[in-house]
Amino acid sequence: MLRLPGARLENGDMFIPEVLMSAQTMSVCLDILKPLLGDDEGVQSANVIIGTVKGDLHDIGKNLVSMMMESGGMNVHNIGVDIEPEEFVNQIKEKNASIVCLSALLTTTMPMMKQTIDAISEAGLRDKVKIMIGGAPVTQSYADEINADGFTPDAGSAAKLAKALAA
Ligand code: B12
Repeated sequence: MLRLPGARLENGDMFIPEVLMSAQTMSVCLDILKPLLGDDEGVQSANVIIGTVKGDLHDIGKNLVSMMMESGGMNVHNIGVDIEPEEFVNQIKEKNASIVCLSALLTTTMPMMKQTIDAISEAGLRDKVKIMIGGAPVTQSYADEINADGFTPDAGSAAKLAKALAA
């Protein structure tokens, strides 16, 4: 049976460099295939915004999540690191996003996830988007505490959850 890189990473029988290589290969293949697929081919095309929150420069895990989501056929806008809450709000409007992914690797920048969610609520966009959070120090209980819609501990399960939230 074919087992995807995300599942193999979760199980610990594939490592990050191999997942990065296969995700990059998949991304190049998708660029070639996308124009050949019609709108009704079942490709999940939810607009996803992903970025690392203000004050945090870590991006390896966030880029891995981005690539796994792209490999799953989602339309991912990876907006970088050190992103202000207001910039997430602007990007949601500009890209008509339905999913927003926030990454943080520092305990000191985790509160910025809450500030970003608050800014999205204040802009009147909270009902329009599903918000996922992640990064090594992040937990499900923190996601519950700040009213995020989802948390996963790795890139493979993040791509699966994004598809479920977009459905
Ligand atoms: C690489 C690294 C750096 C690099 C970052 C390079 C880059 N381009 O990203 C550099 C050298 C720049 C760096 C700097 C710093 N770092 Co650093 N860094 C790391 C290190 C070694 C690895 C992080 C990593 O890439 N992991 C691999 C990826 C694949 O894992 P991941 O990020 O967790 O992502 C996975 C999941 O969490 C999840 N995920 C990630 N994002 C998202 C988002 C969503 C929505 C979802 C659903 C899932 C998800 O999926 C990913 C893939 O499976 C960690 C230690 C460690 N072992 O974790 C320290 C670490 C994170 N750093 C740390 C620190 C302290 C710093 C500095 C403050 C050091 C300093 N004094 O300058 C600065 C901060 C700079 C800043 N303002 O951000 C501490 C944080 C401690 C804490 N409790 O807050 C750590 C834990 C090291 C330590 N043990 O002290 N760092």
